[in-house]
Amino acid sequence: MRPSTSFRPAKNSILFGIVLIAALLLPASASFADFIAPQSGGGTPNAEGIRSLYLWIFGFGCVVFFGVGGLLIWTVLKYRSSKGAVAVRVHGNNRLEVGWTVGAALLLVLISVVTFLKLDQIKNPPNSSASGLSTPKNVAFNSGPAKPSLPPNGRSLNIDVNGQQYLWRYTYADTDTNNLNNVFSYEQMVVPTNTTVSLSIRALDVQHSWWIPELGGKFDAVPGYTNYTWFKISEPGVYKGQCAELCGRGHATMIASVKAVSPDEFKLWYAGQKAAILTSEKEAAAARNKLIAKDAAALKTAPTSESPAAAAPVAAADGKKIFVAGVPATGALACGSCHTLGAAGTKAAVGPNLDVVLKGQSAAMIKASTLYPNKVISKGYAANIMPANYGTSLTKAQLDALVQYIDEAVNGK
Ligand code: HEC
Ligand SMILES: [Cu+2]
Repeated sequence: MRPSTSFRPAKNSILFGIVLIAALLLPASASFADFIAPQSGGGTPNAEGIRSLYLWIFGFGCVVFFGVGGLLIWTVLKYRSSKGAVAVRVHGNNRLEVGWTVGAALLLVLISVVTFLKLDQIKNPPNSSASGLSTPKNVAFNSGPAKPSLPPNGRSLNIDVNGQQYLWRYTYADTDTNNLNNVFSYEQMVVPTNTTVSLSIRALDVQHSWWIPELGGKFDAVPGYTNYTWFKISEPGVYKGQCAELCGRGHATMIASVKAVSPDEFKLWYAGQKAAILTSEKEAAAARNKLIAKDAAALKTAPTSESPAAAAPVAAADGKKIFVAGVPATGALACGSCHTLGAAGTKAAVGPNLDVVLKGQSAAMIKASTLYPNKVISKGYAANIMPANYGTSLTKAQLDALVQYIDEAVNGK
């Protein structure tokens, strides 16, 4: 027999292992709940459903683990024999074998039943509460074969969640069909509490994955496809997440957060955001007009052949000025920055060549096309490129002078 001290190192290393594991778990103890089951937060029913389903199945697992393990330990201790004992030969035990087969099957049935009971809460959004934001019925961001997750009454705050390298853009659906004037934000989504929020998840470039662990499961953001999920938060707070699909170099910095505030605070935020977007769009338009005016001024000083129109009466001269330089003060872009017109010396090709397309046309037609450019779209050109603001950015006199000038320039009347 070797001295018992030779067992010391083994005992020490077991002790060391236990201490090490405890030390590793200690920092996690604050969020120890997350260590066992998926996170949930803010009172959103889907995440709570996922978590409680997980805990149920975890409970069944514990019963099996401790049941089988306990039985094993009990058997080992009870039937242990000393050295040299002759083992009993056992050939099958019907009751035992049927028992563990039926037992396991029953357990699977139990797990399926509990899962199906929980599925509705996880998958199907409830209506917004009375204390939530009252939201319209339409869902604006809707494409692809999948069906959006909508509550029974069809009303939700729909937000388009668009993954792009390396940030998330949130666009809030509204009731008009113009998606360019919608409120949007990046990285942080602000939502009202007690309101069902339906998400249309998309991607611009590569695949991303939307995941705010406390608010439910992951959803892939796939280019060209829309995925849908939802949440309904009852407790104000900030819920954080991160892109969950390696999408490139900046993947680690592709953060997301959802900030839940009261419906009143949300309305304030929404209105502020809308105003800020409008202001910056106005500023951008003004800057654009400045550049166009600068270009037009340069164009004007460039030598042009003396055309008959230049010597025309005052109204016609005004018309030419508007055509070449626009009216920057009111945001009327110069026609000549997009159209060719020989008499005005402009050679731009963004829109149709007016010398060609207006030949033989009436002044009324020219006026109508200037006022309502999207009524009839010229073949080979896109809508919404020609400004539709000439009805307001030009005075009636300016408009008439402009139309007369173009008519005379093209049709020589
Ligand atoms: C930003 C570029 C742009 C500006 C500025 C612009 N247009 Fe246009 N215009 C277009 C485009 C593009 C089309 C063709 C698409 C359409 O019909 O809306 C067009 C179409 C037209 C047409 C119809 C042509 C046809 O085929 O029947 C007329 C007339 C016209 N423009 C006149 C004007 C006048 C007059 C002005 C200045 C008051 C002006 N445009 C300013 C881009 C512009
Ligand atoms: Cu990503």
